[in-house]
Amino acid sequence: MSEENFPSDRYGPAERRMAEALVDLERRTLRAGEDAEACECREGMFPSLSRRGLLAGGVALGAAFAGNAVRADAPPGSVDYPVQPDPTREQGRMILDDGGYGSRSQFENEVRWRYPTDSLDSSWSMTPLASGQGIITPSGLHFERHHGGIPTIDPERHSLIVHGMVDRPLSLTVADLKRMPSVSRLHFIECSGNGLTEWVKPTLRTVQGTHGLTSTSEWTGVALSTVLREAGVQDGAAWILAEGSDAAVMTRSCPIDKAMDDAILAYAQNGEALRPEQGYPLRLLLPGFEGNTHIKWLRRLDVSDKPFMTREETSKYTDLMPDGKARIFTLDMDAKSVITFPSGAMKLPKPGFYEVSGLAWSGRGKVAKVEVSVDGGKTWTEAPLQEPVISKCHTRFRLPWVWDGTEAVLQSRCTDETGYLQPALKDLVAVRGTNSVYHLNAIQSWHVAPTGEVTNVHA
Ligand SMILES: Nc1nc2c(c(=O)[nH]1)N[C@H]1C(S)=C(S)[C@@H](COP(=O)(O)O)O[C@H]1N2
Ligand SMILES: [Mo]
Repeated sequence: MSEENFPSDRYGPAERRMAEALVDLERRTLRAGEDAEACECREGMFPSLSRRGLLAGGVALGAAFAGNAVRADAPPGSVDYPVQPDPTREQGRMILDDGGYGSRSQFENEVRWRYPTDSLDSSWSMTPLASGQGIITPSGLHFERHHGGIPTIDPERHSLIVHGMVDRPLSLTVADLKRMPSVSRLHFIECSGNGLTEWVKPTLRTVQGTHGLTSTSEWTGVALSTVLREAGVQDGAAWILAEGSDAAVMTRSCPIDKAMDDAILAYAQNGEALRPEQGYPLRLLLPGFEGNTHIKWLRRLDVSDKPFMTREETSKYTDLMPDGKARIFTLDMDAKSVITFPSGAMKLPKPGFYEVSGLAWSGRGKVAKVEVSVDGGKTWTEAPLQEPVISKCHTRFRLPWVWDGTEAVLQSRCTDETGYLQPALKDLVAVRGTNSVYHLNAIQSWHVAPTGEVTNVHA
């Protein structure tokens, strides 16, 4: 299947190996869930995740939980309590039984999927978008991308150095940053590799697989412009290098205009400290830029008059075009949307009313409009956007739909505030060619069969 699914003119051997392993993982996870009961409730439409499914998904379930009544098979992040036959007739359990930090219901078992790679510490994990609600991704389900594992960093021993073309080089601790004026903003992060299996033919079956490398959090920190003003950026400065303190020592260059515009030195996520996976204790947030530039475990900023041409912006994260030249510094994430319900591997129990729902986003600003088609793009209906609609943030759209029980192809397309319209795949390929894998933002199609089965198709 390898050459057929992931042809070598587009996929390098490493990318192909990873993509194949992901396809295999998704199949095993879905198969393991198939023995779970089908019901006609909304949940029944989702490919169910049994415990075996979780294991096939490569999720580590070995972690011990602090609670008392813990059974070993409670889903990750939950505590397994005995179910009360009639909760109105006996006292509920006491508060703080969980040690004072809450857990989710033992009946919820959505988890991130690990994007299988040769080594466990250089990998991705993907957000389960199909079961997501609203626009915020729970911190424990935020997608991850690590090039050298997740470092464990003591914030007291961590600092951020600001140097190069500045009048006053700085060394700031996390505590120093927390004393400065702060900002809190909701933004998505999307890995530019999101969807890389989907260029040639529909390959993964679920929206978690096809689109799960994007998530939204509320990020809190100090505006990078505040720190740069403190340091005094010199005339002629044009780029700034950000460096992480993980084993990958990830480095990316960022234009100084962006740094002075809406960049954030983030120490918090969804109201608490960053998760270690998201860069604890400090990460760079470059709203709307490709995920790779949002350097985690940030330790150094070097101001310069030119880009640094690091590995990540020369060998990786460039897009080889049909004329043999490569686009570099394709930093903005183009407008994109996807229907998350219904989506691949679900099964609609019967004809009738459904609320089609999904996410739209743009790295260039606000989502202006989302249109939905149920006939493979022949006709489009504008879908109302759920407030709030925030710049460079996931935006939820919903559209009532009465399914008549015949074949349907569901699609969504997003227009952002710059007027850019999300392209069809063939139009994207016509411009970009078939040499590169990053930045796939084409319209996604879900086929609904008369049986109610939903599958990933190219339409
Ligand atoms: N230091 C460091 N920063 C990093 C990475 C990394 O491996 N090391 N991965 C990058 C990539 S490729 C992406 S897509 C985002 C992912 O952020 P997340 O793991 O918080 O979702 O972090 C970026 N920042
Ligand atoms: Mo990424």
